[in-house]
Amino acid sequence: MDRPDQTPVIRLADYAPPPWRVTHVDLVFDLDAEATQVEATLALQPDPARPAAPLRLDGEDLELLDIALDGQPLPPARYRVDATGLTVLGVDAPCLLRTRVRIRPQTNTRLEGLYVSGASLMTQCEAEGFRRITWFVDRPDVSAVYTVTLRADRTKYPVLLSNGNPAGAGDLDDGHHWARFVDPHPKPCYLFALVAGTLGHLSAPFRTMDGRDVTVRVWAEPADVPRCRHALESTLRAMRWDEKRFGRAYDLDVFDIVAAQDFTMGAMENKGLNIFNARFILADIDTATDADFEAIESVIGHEYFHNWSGNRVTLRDWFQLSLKEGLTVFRDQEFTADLHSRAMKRIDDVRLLKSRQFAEDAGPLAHPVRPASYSEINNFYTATVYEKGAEIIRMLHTLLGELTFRRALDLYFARHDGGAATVEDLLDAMREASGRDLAQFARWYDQAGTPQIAVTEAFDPATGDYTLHLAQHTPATPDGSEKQPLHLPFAFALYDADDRRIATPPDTDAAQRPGLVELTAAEHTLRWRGLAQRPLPAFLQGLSAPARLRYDYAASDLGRLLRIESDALVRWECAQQLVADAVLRGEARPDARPALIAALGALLADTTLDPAFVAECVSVADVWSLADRCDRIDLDLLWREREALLDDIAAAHADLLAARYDALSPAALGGLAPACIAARQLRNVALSLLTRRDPSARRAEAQFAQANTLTDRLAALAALLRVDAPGAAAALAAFRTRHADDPLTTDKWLTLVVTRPQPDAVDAVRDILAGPLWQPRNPNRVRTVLGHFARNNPVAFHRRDGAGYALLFDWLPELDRINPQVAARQLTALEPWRRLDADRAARIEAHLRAFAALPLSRDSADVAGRLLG
Ligand code: 0A1
Ligand code: ZN
Repeated sequence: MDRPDQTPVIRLADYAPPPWRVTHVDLVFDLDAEATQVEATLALQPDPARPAAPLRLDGEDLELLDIALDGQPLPPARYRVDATGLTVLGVDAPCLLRTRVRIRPQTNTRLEGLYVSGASLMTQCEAEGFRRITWFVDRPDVSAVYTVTLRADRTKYPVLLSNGNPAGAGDLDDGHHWARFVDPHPKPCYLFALVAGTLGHLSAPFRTMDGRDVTVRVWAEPADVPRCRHALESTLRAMRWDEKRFGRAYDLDVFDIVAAQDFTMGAMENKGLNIFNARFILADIDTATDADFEAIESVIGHEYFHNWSGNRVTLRDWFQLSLKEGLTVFRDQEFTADLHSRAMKRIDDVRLLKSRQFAEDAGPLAHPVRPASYSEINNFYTATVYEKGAEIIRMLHTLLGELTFRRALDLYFARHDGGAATVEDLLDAMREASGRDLAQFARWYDQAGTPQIAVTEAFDPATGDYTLHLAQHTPATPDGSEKQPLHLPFAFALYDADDRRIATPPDTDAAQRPGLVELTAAEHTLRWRGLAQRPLPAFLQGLSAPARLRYDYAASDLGRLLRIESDALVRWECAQQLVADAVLRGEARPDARPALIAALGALLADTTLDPAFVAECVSVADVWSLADRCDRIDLDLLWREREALLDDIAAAHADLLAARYDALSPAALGGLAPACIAARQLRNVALSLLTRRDPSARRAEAQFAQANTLTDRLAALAALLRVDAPGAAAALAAFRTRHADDPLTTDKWLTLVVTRPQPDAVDAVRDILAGPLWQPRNPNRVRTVLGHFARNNPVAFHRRDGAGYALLFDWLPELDRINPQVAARQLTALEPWRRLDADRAARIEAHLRAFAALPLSRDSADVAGRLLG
């Protein structure tokens, strides 16, 4: 590999301010896919406290053409170039360094720095990609003001974009043209971006609350431009919402968003020029599902909100990553919740948190929200940093309340605008605005592992005394650190025999307000006196803290809570608990299955409920979410029991499901109104259950033929494939023909093929990997074919003969050479391997060891090493 194998570990404790800063940057690009030249003029300043520190700039894979210091060519004796950077010797005062380098976008398959996607050139610089463009002090606490000039062939690259405000453009000789941009806001180099290509756009004007006129543009390849409408409208909604809810306005004359077919992650918040994976931009009713539409709005919001939480206030160092990501995820969650259904959004977010982050925190890749060390920062764009990070912000919001929280954020933004902040800076603002002591709360950032809260109760019928004993405990994580009690807001409710909420506050040593206690010690007791009967308790409404609840509910109590609790999340959790008890503890809990079936029947029969909520409760958790509740994972048993439960639900409610399916008429379902989306959701859950009992798959066939949305077409196809219906192959072929040209819809088709829950799906994956649809340089395709196969097809990927594992490991070494970040991410699908049965674990371990012994990128070596422990 082009990076040294034994790379040093970087530690938060070793942070030191930069010895040299760049204050101004002038970049001139002569763009060409084959060979681009970059001229960089950097105004450099030494730290006055350390004037003798060497001038060291980061740089990788750069071909030096010229170098000059303060206008004078620099002789070779005055500088040194090595594999990771440039050292200029004998400077100790402010200076101007000019370098000219050649870089090769066409062969840049890592998609970091400047690369080619389709016919366009574009950049990705977070976290450390800028050093692949030019020599620079590539760290987030070095912010500079940029002027950028782009020069390129006018025919090949008619559109030229970079950060900031346009500052001139014109023609050059021999068919070239130029465009200049000035970004007045100082920024770290990870927020630099440029795009050059043949692109079309949709645009709209926006006037900010402080009266600035902004042109908002969404760019894509010309044929895709009509599919940018939803992204454009989502942007305008995000801009308005951030003004209203957080008082944050946009700060440049233009805001550009560009769709890229080749993109390693989801999207990137480059200042004024967001670059997106095309799947989070392009949408119409025929090529995007309802979930895609929602995800697009949310990712658009996320990247836009970074303009303040990330760009205006950036990070001191990469350990603080959650400072921007956790806060921005919280902001995007609130955006969706304010615009749509808050209850459904919380269920979605908690499902993701529990299935991804809780699992991560319980496995070999567990790490604190603010890691103490890393060898490759790209491996820390994780569910823990993002989703648990957002939960920490949510807890602060709960503890402080909306108004004080808002004041605290205003203080944080005002104090650190244009600067590089730390988690402590955010907590200081929260503390100052609220007057609260957050010293213990800060542990959430540095302690890995999901806390468990064990609740035990006692009721004395003679006195009516009722006690809840709450004990928190965080299980050990691979770092071996000692776990301390956390400060966490614990919401609760008690219901009396008439299903009324008991308003009396408990006696307790914990700080409290109605419906919530703040746990700080390892144990607390809540005590009520004189209750007429044992009440029914409910806990963690809205998931008030990212913790696992341990309370041994009787099935009948879960069924009752599912009816009476006011918090939708708790009701949904009751259904989840009943499913888990039925699948995992069938013998110990024989009453769980009938209680679940009765509860689902009641939900299905109640047409006053939001169909989306009913659909969420009726959708049985996937195998991995169930496995997360087990110490050892018996995959075969889990699969069998889960399937049996689904069959039972389908059998018990055949009539109700059919009635709901038929009543939610497709004629009324064509649009994107919330009612249509909710109806489709329930209808498709019902279809999936109904098709289990109908080998001819009549309804699914009809739905596939008549579908007027991609959501309905895909749901019908998935139902046909799951039961191997007679018409499944023809439907699959018809779908493929209909969408053959579009890579994103092809990914949908491939997802169905590779996740078909049959052992012979391995053959289909093998065929795809040998055919023209396999494009290992395209991250979306890799994620679709190998990622979905490994994560979402337990039956085929985890086949006992190891054929599934072999497919993944056949490709991983090559993928690692192409794009290390993508390769490393595929490995994370193996996170639970040690908890699988001995045969499977042994096969995976053998593959992992053989893989880890190869010369690997830092990314893959790090993940493989941690998986092996
Ligand atoms: N900051 C982006 C995530 C991101 C991270 C790394 C990337 O390239 C390797 C790209 C994007 C976000 O939170 O959306
Ligand atoms: Zn982000």
